[in-house]
Amino acid sequence: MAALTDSCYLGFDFSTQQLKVVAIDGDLQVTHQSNVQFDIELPEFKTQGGVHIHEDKLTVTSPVHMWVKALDLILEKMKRAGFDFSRVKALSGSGQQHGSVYWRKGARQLLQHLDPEKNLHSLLQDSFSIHNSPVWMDSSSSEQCQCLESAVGGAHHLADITGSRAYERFTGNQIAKIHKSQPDKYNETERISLVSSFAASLFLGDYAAIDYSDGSGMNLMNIFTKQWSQQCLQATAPQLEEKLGDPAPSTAVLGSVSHYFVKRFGFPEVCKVVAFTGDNPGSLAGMRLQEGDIAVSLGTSDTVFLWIKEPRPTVEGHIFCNPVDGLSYMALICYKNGSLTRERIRNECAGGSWEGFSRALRSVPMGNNGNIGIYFDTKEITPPAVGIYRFNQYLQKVTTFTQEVEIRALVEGQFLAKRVHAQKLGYKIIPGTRVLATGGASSNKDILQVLSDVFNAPVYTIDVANSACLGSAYRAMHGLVAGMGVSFSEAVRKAPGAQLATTPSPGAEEVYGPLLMKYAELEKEVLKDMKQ
Ligand code: ADP
Ligand code: XUL
Repeated sequence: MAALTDSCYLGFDFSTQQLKVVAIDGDLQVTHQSNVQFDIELPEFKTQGGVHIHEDKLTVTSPVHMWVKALDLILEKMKRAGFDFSRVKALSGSGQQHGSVYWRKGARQLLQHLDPEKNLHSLLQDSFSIHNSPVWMDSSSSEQCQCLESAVGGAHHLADITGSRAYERFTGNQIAKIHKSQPDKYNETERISLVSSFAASLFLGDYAAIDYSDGSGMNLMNIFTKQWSQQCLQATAPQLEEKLGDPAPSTAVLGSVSHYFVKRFGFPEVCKVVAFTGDNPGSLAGMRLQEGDIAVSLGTSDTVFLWIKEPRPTVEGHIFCNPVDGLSYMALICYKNGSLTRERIRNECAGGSWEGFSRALRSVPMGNNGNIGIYFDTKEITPPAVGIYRFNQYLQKVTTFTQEVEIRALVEGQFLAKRVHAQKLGYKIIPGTRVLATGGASSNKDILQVLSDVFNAPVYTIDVANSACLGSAYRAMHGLVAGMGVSFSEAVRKAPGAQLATTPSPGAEEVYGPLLMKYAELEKEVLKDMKQ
């Protein structure tokens, strides 16, 4: 039996642009990290940012075979780097939320009998009825959203059941669209997984349950009873319950890794697979969020999330079951125009350099001399608006800003929006409030300074920018003891704490307090214009 310090736990993250892995030891220290960038390392799938945007601009998919091949690749990389799989006691993972995978009839048989001499990609060639999986960036299911809301008695009522009103990217609406547009493919489907439970299935060698937390992002589950809502299932597609299987707690041990991983990579037979979950729930675990904190993830999408005890679902934002505590919930707001919009403005206004972007941020004072911008390159989720809007200090619309003003307007606008919407969900800045930042852009100190100033609160980061991945490794470890009543915070007590990155500049609240109200007004105006 390996000593605790020889033990190791793996966390995987199947995110939009890449597959990542983190290994931690029994002391929760990171001992290994690796990743596979889809666009660069798997160019045969011809993705941009890990996805295919279809001609209608609304349909966004990723090839499911790319994800399978990425797992082959990352495990091979780890093997080449001398990673000792025999020490892995448990593994877990996360996936971009809402995306769905459609297993063809007979795939379960295949999964249960994988030949360790071959790679997963060749073994699972014929296992999927839909090759292009709809992902969270898809917004092509508006019609299905309307149907679902009216079937259950309106947006509010749907939010009361599932934690969210109907959203295009939520899995139930994607399933309804597939059932309508490709009924044959739907009928050929034996099991529908989320990206997270699909990835868990690969390790398990069997269909893995959808966990409560990621399952909350489907518009199908009652977040209070943690069962599929019959009303929602019926309004979505026929025979859906059997295709989804029963949901399971996010802390559940689903079983041991399949024979395939034991033989091919040397995992121990007893290595447990703990339920995989969504990347945002994974980040909540990785950041060890506490009540009162607000987490801001600056990845491909920007997300804001909070730990809450008494959820009050509304038609803005989402309530999910909490991934680490069965009695709590998490609130989440997701913004599509995150890093990709910052990259566009960086390319146009700072010659493609983050350093230039940072210089520009520093060169213009807090508050941008009253200039405010709203940059929705693609249709935003909250609020559902699209387009670029610039306002000068007199709140008049203007068509251009100087490059420096444009950069500051973008970053300030993104963070003002986050504070406005978080406050609508009940978030309050109180003494001791911490903003926890993660995701690719959290490595940028100047962006974090704006975040701290707009929220008038200290910003902390955690050492590993990949909090979803790290959170999965923590959850793998916790999963082994959760059944004995050990809480998550207890299990990860030894994990390195968050690092203070920056504190608010003097006078920040005086500048951003009033701007916050102006921003909220302008957002309403933009929405009104859109509806006309
Ligand atoms: P994912 O959502 O795919 O997990 P990440 O959290 O890894 O994405 O974030 C990737 C994004 O991080 C890139 O698209 C890039 O725009 C952004 N990024 C990386 N470095 C910086 C930087 N120094 N400043 C601002 N943004 C950055
Ligand atoms: C959350 C959301 C995104 C994805 C991709 O609702 O759609 O954050 O999880 O990372």
